[in-house]
Amino acid sequence: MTKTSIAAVASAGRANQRRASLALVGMAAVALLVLSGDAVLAAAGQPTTGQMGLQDSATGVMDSITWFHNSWVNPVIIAITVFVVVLLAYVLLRFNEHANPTPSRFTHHTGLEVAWTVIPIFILIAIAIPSFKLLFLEYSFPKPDLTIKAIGNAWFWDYEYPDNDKIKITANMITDEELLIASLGKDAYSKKYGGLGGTDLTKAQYLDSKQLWLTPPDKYAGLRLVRQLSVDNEIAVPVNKVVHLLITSNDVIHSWTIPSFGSKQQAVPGRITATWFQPTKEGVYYGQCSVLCGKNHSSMPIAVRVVSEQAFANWVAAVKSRDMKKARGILSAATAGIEPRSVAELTAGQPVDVVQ
Ligand SMILES: [Cu+2]
Repeated sequence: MTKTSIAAVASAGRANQRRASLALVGMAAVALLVLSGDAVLAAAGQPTTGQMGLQDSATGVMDSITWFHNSWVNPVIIAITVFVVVLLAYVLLRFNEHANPTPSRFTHHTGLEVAWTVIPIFILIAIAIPSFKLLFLEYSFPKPDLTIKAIGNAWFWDYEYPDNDKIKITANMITDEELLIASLGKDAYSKKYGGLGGTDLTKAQYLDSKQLWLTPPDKYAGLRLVRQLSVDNEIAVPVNKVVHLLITSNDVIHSWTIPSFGSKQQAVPGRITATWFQPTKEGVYYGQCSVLCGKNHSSMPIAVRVVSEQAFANWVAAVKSRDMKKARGILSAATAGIEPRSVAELTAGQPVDVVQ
């Protein structure tokens, strides 16, 4: 090798070192961002644009999950990551062939080997204890005040309230098409969109229904609709009551999930699974089917409205008489003022324009 080519290799090596150091610093910065993001960006009941952490909690179980994630496991993970990054950076800078031309030749260090075996054991135990406590909390069902049965279907949810006059509800996701039909009437809708198909139809429906999501037609008057999350018939539960939710499925495996409740349970055909929650804050809480169940998996969201006991009783009576518009009105009035209402907030949850 000539002198020049040796110099070139050495300089390339130094450039690589600089790049590696920069990458390490970048990784540490990302880890810190994730930590701080948890504390700042979160919302109750539904995801928000730019959200990084968990959705705000509405139950004791979710409080525990949030603590476990934000204040225990994540800091431990970040501390380990930072420790490894610093160690790696130290090794790169201190023991490269320029800084340390004659390396030592030792291969074993008993103290070090004991340390890197025993310390991780203690870290795992420190994670396992609160983790098992949380698991027991999730699966120790307190005495129920109310039991609801949820049945997954491809692709909607049925609900039954055996304790409340055996009322039954079917919850379908509200679509662009449904809002247009509710606004124009069936005949006018077919006239306007009957000739369209495929992506032309989807695009026309999407663009024409945009305003209807903000100012819904009479059928959903007063409700704040969230595209891809709102359903035609929400279920309601009274605030501060222990709810047992028995879950099953009519066809394939689905999963009933409300992040703010810390509830996620599979809906398995032929079996009954269960989850429980005791929501402490009135409001509307959204979730989505969380097991890939087929073509319209994304179109079977879950919406639960937590209301006062009186509003719940009124809602049960309205559902029993099959007056679903009145039932929707009761739920909307019961949480009026709790939901965010400004246009900015309303549009924050809307999708970006992908079909312009
Ligand atoms: Cu699904």
